[in-house]
Amino acid sequence: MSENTETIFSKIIRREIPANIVYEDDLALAFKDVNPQAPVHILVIPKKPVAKLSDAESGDHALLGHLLLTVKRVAEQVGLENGYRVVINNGNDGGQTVYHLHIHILGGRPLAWPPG
Ligand code: DGP
Repeated sequence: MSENTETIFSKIIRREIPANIVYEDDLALAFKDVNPQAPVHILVIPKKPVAKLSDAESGDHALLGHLLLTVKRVAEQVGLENGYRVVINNGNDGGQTVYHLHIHILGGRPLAWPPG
């Protein structure tokens, strides 16, 4: 997918396609991943369409902090008290497939390390 086109996540933000949304505020949205890799698999995204982490700028400082605090909040909300993994796939070699920055929250089972 081109990095400059609108993604499916913009449509989820605008409620043009359905998603199982678990949290929303002015800056961020969190919803269940459609292809879960663990019993709990949630994506936290900025409403601002930053394509990928490496495109973030110094002006996104507060937004990035907000996204991580949103991860913490959502993880507590869904009961991941035993821990969880936080993943950002960045670009082609990082395995990114949707070019709208997103943070994966994975949990609900022990997760192996290192990843593939
Ligand atoms: P990544 O490989 O980091 O770009 O992960 C993209 C994730 O987005 C992948 O785990 C599947 C998920 N995903 C893709 N399309 C949709 C969708 O339409 N709805 C939801 N809920 N998740 C999606």
